[in-house]
Amino acid sequence: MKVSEVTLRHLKMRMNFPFTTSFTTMQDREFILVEAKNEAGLSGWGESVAFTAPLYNEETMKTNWHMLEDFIIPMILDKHLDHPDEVNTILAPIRKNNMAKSALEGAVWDLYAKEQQIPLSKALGGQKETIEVGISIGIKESIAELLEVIDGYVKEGYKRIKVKIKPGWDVDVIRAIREQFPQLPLMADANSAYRLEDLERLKQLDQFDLMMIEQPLAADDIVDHAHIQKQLDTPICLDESIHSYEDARKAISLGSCQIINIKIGRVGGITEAKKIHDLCFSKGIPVWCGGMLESGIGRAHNIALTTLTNFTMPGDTAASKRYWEQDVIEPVVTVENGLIRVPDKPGIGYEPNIPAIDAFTVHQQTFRN
Ligand code: OSB
Ligand code: MG
Repeated sequence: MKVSEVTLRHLKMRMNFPFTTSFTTMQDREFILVEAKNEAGLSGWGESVAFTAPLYNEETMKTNWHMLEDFIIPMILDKHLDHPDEVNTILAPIRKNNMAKSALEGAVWDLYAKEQQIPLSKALGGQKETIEVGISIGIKESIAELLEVIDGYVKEGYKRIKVKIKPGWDVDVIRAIREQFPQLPLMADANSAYRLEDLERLKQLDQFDLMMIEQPLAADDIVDHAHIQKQLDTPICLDESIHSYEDARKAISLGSCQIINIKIGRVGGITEAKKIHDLCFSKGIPVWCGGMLESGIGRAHNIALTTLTNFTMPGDTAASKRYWEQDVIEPVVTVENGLIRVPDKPGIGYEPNIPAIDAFTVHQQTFRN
């Protein structure tokens, strides 16, 4: 296969709700869609999940555009590829910038699966016809408001609830949730809001039977996480700290976590995500697919990845309507009883909705040799 033309589109969309984590509040979502065309005019689609500001990781929408335009696209254009896995190898000399790499790599995977006329899930070796999903809920103004929001999503059937925590919005919040929902599959995501000195506070969460605590310590740490995992009964799940297969290998061997959240963008693409999945499977570490408030294009990639066998825990891939009044794919992603039906059409299995994409595009540029 060969990519002979790439179009980047800068989109601005507004979410249905403000989403608050320990590090910021987001409602306006800017991102890049990548369309990679082969010589026959067939298109594959990818999404850069980097945010506007470098608060989750160091990348931004603009740094991704720069990396794609000046380095990544020139390295892939008109290269003969036998398989999408080769993109990972070709881009390896570029340090980090994983979300930028992943955006183009995802488009190449979609294009490959469309050329083969198979669903992306099958191209990855996935077997599931449906995937189980949970939902991630931001920090709210009050516990009462949070309980009401949780109640709504439990009634919609989501398979597990994740809430965001930070020092001061943690023990009392989780206690209140547990009182109202004693059996609920529940987890908490700190997005790096705690320090080693907070160990006693984190230990208080052990009494609430959480499935896991996600990324309590620094975004670049795996050593201190190993230290606190030894003192906690609740499994630690790493998100921000895992950028690659090598990071996952080190975290597992140090005992820094018992579960890994795999985000395609954070690890530099589907090929790397699959490698981490396979490693975790061999080590008995369950994984689940995280979310980055994606548009339908990124959401579709997440669904395909989640069909792999070791994705045994519900991920954060909620329905399109939870985020967007108008998503950019057709049909939109729907969730019934906490399940998403995996599409059986070629590639990502959802059609890009070009009128919707055009309506949200503020700038676009096409690259070819
Ligand atoms: O830590 O998983 C995270 C959203 C933005 C940045 C980081 C995270 C999240 C979420 C939301 O938890 C996941 C989603 O609904 O897409
Ligand atoms: Mg997280």
